[in-house]
Amino acid sequence: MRFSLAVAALAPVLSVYGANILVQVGAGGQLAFSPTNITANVGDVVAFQFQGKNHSVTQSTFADPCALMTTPAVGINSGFQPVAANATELPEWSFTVNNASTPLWFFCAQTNPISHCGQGMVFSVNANPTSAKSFAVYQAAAIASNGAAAAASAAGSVASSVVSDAGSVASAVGEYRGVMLECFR
Ligand SMILES: *[C@@H]1O[C@H](CO)[C@@H](O)[C@H](O)[C@H]1NC(C)=O
Ligand SMILES: *[C@@H]1O[C@H](CO)[C@@H](O)[C@H](O)[C@H]1NC(C)=O
Ligand SMILES: *[C@@H]1O[C@H](CO)[C@@H](O)[C@H](O)[C@H]1NC(C)=O
Ligand SMILES: *[C@@H]1O[C@H](CO)[C@@H](O)[C@H](O)[C@H]1NC(C)=O
Ligand SMILES: [Cu+2]
Repeated sequence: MRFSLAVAALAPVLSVYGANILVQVGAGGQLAFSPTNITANVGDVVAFQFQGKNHSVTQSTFADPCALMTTPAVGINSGFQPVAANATELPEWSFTVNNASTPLWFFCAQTNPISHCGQGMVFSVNANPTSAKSFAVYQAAAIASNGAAAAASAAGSVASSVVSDAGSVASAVGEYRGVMLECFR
């Protein structure tokens, strides 16, 4: 996967250049991704627009919904993206799907004051709704775990990337920020 971080003006919702799937993060103050699950083709850019609070898009495994994936590679991670109540620009982060046969699992790693993952704030790409590894099963496992145990390690991992991501946001207002990194998948 390629992924990038950008900041967009508030007004245009679909504002990541080249993006063809937009996911709203925390729209309406809800602890939710919207849509919750998508199907995507190879080459599709999945762009996340952070609409409030202080959320993240953090990759997990299916088996451990509220923890940053560590194998077979460290998961991709937007880091926390705080949005002030009076913000006039919203942070965006995106990645490009490079294998449509591999489901991708994501959660919000925020645990303050409660685990967003434990509230069901999870997201999937190309999960098969009729398989044992469906989005519904993944979300139910996240809620059942209440974000426990695993959340601590995820928060620790995310915290280290917040620093650089926040810096990127601050210095990239209103323009596309070309933070393009290869994901080892
Ligand atoms: C966002 O959340 C993280 C994790 O809880 C926290 O470390 C950070 O200080 C928060 N940022 C803001 C601006 O509230
Ligand atoms: C948002 O509010 C904070 C706290 O009141 C203030 O420091 C900041 O300048 C405001 N930002 C904008 C863009 O109005
Ligand atoms: C895509 O993912 C599938 C399922 O995980 C895997 O079998 C296949 O080798 C992957 N293809 C590439 C090109 O990595
Ligand atoms: C997956 O997303 C679709 C489209 O937004 C939605 O209709 C469906 O209910 C979602 N599946 C689950 C299990 O939430
Ligand atoms: Cu969240």
